[in-house]
Amino acid sequence: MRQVTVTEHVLLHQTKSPAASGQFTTLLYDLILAAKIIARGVNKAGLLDILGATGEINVQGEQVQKLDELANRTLIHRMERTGVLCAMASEENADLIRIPDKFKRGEYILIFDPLDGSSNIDVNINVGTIFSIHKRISPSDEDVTLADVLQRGTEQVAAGYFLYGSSTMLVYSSGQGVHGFTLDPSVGEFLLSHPDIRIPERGKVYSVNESYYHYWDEPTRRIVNHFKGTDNDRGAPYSLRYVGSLVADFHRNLLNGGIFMYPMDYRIPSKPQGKLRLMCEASPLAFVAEQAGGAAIDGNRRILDIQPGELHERVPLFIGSAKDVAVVSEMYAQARQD
Ligand code: P6P
Repeated sequence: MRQVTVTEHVLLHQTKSPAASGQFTTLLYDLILAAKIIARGVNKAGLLDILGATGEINVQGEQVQKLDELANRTLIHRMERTGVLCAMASEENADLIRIPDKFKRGEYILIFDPLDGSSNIDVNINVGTIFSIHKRISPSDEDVTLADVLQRGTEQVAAGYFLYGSSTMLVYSSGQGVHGFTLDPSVGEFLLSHPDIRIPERGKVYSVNESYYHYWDEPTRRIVNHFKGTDNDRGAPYSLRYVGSLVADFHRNLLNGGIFMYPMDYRIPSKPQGKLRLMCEASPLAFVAEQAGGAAIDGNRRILDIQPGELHERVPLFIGSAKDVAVVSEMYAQARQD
């Protein structure tokens, strides 16, 4: 395959989208540089004494891994200097990250999960960086506010993820389909390896943490049993594949077909909720899934239609092959009527 870089691809293949502006190419270039630095840290973690936890707890109430911190610091340091952002939001930071006055600002907003799945790093399982890009809605001469960030997923200019594994990949969409690039370490460039990714309309895999079975409501149990049983459109059980790293599970299902589910659970009876974050996990992956012909819902609503109420809002997530997600939607709708 002819070697096509990300920059060339953005310029040549997406003249129609806002992504064709030079600002977006600059943003993507600096995001890629940050990802290369993170990939280097992930690949050498075992040698550089940056495995394990820092002993701190983040805004999500989760153990901060040393590589979480490295990834978060790298992204903030790199992206506050890119000159095209007016604000950022990170899964690791409680509040909006403003661009210091000493740096040039632009119209874009970057929301990211710096290292998703980081609890898996110490055992060498794939992890990833998920990103979502919006344009501000307030006038450029005003201070950016949370209202600029809390936009529906349909308003994303672009979204995607970096996957740090057997190879380092970038998968993203700017509204003109989904494209995958693989890092060639010998030249330090991401080269087009998966043009126009389309997710099979029905898969053979379901991904869910079944240990929560007793914390799910009855409709959710029926849905999971549907995929593991024979009374489904395949007439055979789907295979269970669950890595415990959202980006890895999502990427496999994007290429091969399948459905990833993180349902609402009642582990805390007074606080039934999903675990995954709307702004920096569900919404960007939903954008990619739909651009590849798939679907993403919270069990009732299309993820991209949800109006965020707060930065770290959590949401149940059912995402992947369109026909598999449609079954989930139909079964929850039926349960609401019963
Ligand atoms: P559980 C990782 O912490 C993460 O946010 C996702 O990457 C992953 O899919 C999920 O949590 C795993 O959660 O509850 O199954 O361990």
